[in-house]
Amino acid sequence: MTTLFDPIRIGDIDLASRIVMAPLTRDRAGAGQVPTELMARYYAQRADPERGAGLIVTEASQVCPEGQGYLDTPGIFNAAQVTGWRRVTQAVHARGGRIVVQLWHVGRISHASLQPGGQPPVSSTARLANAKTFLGSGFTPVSAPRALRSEEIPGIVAHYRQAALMAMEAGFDGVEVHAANGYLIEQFLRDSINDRSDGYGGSIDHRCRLLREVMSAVAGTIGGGRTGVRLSPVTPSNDAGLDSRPQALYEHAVAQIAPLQLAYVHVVEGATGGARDHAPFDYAALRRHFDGAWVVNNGYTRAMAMEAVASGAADLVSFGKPFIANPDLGRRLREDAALNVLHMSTLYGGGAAGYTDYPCLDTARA
Ligand code: 8OZ
Repeated sequence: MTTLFDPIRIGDIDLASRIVMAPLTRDRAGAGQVPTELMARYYAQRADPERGAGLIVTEASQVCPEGQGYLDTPGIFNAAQVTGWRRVTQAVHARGGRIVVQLWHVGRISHASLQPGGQPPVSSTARLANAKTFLGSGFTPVSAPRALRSEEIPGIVAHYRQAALMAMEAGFDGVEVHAANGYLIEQFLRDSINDRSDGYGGSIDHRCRLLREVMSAVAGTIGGGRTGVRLSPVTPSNDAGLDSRPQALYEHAVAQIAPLQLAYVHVVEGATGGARDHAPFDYAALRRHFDGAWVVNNGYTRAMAMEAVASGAADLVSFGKPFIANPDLGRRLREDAALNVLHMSTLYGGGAAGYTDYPCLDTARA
């Protein structure tokens, strides 16, 4: 019987276990949105194949300046950022870990003060989201967006392609395209947000087009075996209203990208960080469209994760908050040990406190 602790090969990447560290925004990048030494330390603490994650997915990282929506999130679009990320990948690989970078464009979930020239953020729509962003001074309502013109979309796709190339330069094992949680790609997918009348709006097929073009560009550049994608079919995050036909939409989306032979699909079940039964959705039916590794997320306990892998319902399970508070979550899951308590006040921004100072079992017991 397969367990959470067994190795697996996903696409071109060999992993020591099926335990995944989920992407987690921590807002601790340095000037120029450059990853820091402290970030390298944080990821390295979670990289040990036995004690940490089989695979680390980095925090979401903007593929271009317009893709940023929160203070101090890291970028992956220039040489300084590649140099910063190289420190992270080297520290993780030195511990024997594996790491992919999450490629992100926030779309309308941004604030003009973070945008080049103070311009409005871009989206599928010009309608304002009822959402907040983190600006350091606290959480602030997002700015009204401007709808992208059709002829601007190839430029957006090119940013993802270029970021994927930079990820390879930075030494990542692969990339995960962030197509979840109410950000740009989801702003195109859902008819609750996308109000376009061009070839990127209207029918399900048109709304899946940006995702399809981004995935083909990235997989075509670095290889499908180094490319994953994250989807959240029913999450209400960031004012993402439920699509009128979520099952049909997401089954079409997965069927469309399946020929790219992606390393994995990563699915947030239910409301991200919230209720798993937020809205009805048949995840098993979604999976039938994809042959590669299936990664599940959202509120999994040890028992749920063991059962998901043992039954074959999933190949891997990702853990978010538990990995923030437990650098040695892998070991704790193996030994069924107690978990540290998460401190909410240090989630976003700041330094080492609540970031690299959570104790491991050895320290905690000493
Ligand atoms: C929490 C705070 C800011 C961003 C996501 C990238 O929800 C995020 C995010 C989460 O995917």
